[in-house]
This record gives sequence, C-alpha cells and structure tokens, in this order.
Amino acid sequence: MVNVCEILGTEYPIIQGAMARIADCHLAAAVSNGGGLGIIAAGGQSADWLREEIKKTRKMTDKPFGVNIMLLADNVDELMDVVCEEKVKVITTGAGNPGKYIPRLKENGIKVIPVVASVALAKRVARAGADAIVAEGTEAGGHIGENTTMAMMPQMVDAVDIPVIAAGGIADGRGIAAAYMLGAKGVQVGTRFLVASECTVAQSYKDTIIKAKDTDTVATGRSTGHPVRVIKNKLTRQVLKLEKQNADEEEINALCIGKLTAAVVDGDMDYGSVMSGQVAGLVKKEQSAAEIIAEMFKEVEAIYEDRNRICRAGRAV
Ligand code: TUI
Repeated sequence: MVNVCEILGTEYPIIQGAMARIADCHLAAAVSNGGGLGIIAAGGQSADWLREEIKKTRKMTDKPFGVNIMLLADNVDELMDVVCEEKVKVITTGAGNPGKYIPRLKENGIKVIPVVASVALAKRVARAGADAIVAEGTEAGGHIGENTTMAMMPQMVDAVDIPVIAAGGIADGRGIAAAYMLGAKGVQVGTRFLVASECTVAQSYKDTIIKAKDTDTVATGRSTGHPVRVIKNKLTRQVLKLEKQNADEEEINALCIGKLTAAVVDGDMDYGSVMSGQVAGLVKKEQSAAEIIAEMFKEVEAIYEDRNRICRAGRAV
C-alpha cells in the first residue's frame, strides 16, 4: 500500500481539516510549511476566491497543499474547474459522494481523498479510484455522520485497500497513536489548527475553543438530515428548541443563514455558528501550526518508546 506521506508529498502524515470560511492561504501555507498538508477550504466560497487563494498560497510556500470541496455547495462544478486548471496537488471532499468527479481529477494528476463517514461510501469511492480516504467520526466539528472514530476506523480499514486517514477526536499525540492502533495510516486534524497563530478566524472564536470543556459541543440539525457539531450557545438553544417542536426545515435553515460568517468574521459567539470538534476541551493554547505538528509527533514518538520499553520488560499493559 502506498505510504500516506508519499501521496501527500509531506514530511508528516497529517492533513489539516478543511474548516469552511476559516481555512485560507494563511493557515494552509503555515501547515504545509510545518510539514503537514495545508488545505484551503472552498466551502461557501466563489471560484474566483479559490483561484486567488491558490495563487497566494503558492507565494507563501513551496510545499504541497490541497483544496477541500464541500459537495453540498451549489458551485461544485466551477470549483472543480479551478482545481483542475491550477493542478492542485491534492483535493479532499466533504458532505457527499465525489465519484463522478474522480476520473477528471485523476486525469489532471490530482490525488483525491474523499472524507467519508460510512463504510458504504468508503467502498464506493475506493472503487471509483480514490487514492486514500479520510474516515471522519462524529466527534469532528462541522458537518458530521453518526459513527464514532473508534468504532468506524477498524471497519474502514477492513473494507478498503487504500490508506485510511483518521479524523474526529484527534488533537494531540495520544489521539494520533490511538488512530494508528486502529489501523490509520495518517490523521486529519481540524479543531487544534483553528487556534494556530496563523489562523485568521476571529480572536473570540479561538478564545471560545481554548476555554471549552468536554461537554461544550452539540450536534444540531439531526432532524433535517444535516447534523453539524458546534459549540453550544444561544443559537444552538434556539435551533434545538425548533427541532424539538418538529419545525420545518426551512424555518430551521432560515435561523442558520449567515451564522458561520457571523462567528468566523464578526466573532459573534452568542448567535454565530461556532463549529468545533469534541476535542476543544483538549486545546489549551495558541501556537504556530509548525509547533502544533512538531509537538504532536514528538508525543507519538514518546508513546511508542514508552510502550516498547514496557514490552521489553515483559509486562503487558
Ligand atoms: O464536510 C465535512 N464537514 C463540514 S462541511 C462544512 S460547510 C457547512 N456549512 C454550513 C452548514 C453545513 C456545512 C462544515 N463541516 N466533513 C466531511 C463529512 N462528510 N462528514 C460527513 C460527511 C458525509 C456525510 C454523508 C459524507 C457523505 C455523506 O453521504 C453521502 C452519500 O452519498 O452517501
């Protein structure tokens, strides 16, 4: 099986989570310069915006980076045109099945890594020619599926013969090491990079993540079929109340329009959509993306050394 670092062209097998409206050239270039795969999130953005960000990222790093295309967006075809014309090294996709786009992406030499949340979709995209998959557990932030990373990972690994990259619930070396134990060949990390010093999200968003505890996220939108994990606030209380009353989808959607931008740009932590994974409680401080990556993989190494020492001493733990 091809090594994940070879597919990504990186030093470490780590992909930055996409994070719509947040992950632009600044974060993508910083993660790539730190030895991971930086990702520009095209979700909710125009084709012109994406082309500009790709150009800006190329000026900020000579390392490979990728683009994430959120398949619920209404301009997916235009965004696909841009990544093909610009010959981006890797694309990840979310919130759907990218199967019909895979042949064209591959013709353009682009590595395709769909983010999936079920074994059925993993098998379909593997058959369609995906180079690897990101298996994203429901612990993740933003748009999510139902499976947990812990239960899903080994099932994914058994189901496909391409590398499986774990996502959802990973914010330090312990999470990476655990993912490896479940058969992952790499990881995708979002929430921890949200507080990277190079990340341009509103400071109040970063502060909210840093002060969050384990119980501070909730999934809204289960009733509409598009669950999204966010930090609990006044908006989520309103949305969950409507969902409990079986309000129709349009009414719920109307409440959420523009709320991601309100959180990301205006820093509205009361009525904004503050997307975050369950690991927010593990994220303690702002650091550069390079520091975050180096620290996490140093922790992985220490865990491996510790386990080897215990095994050599003949004590099972
Ligand atoms: O896509 C994500 N996470 C996202 S996208 C996003 S943008 C957004 N903005 C406002 C409201 C809603 C979304 C924020 N976070 N992660 C990858 C992911 N894909 N998680 C789950 C899935 C998924 C779910 C169902 C993929 C496919 C699927 O079914 C499709 C099929 O055909 O089976």
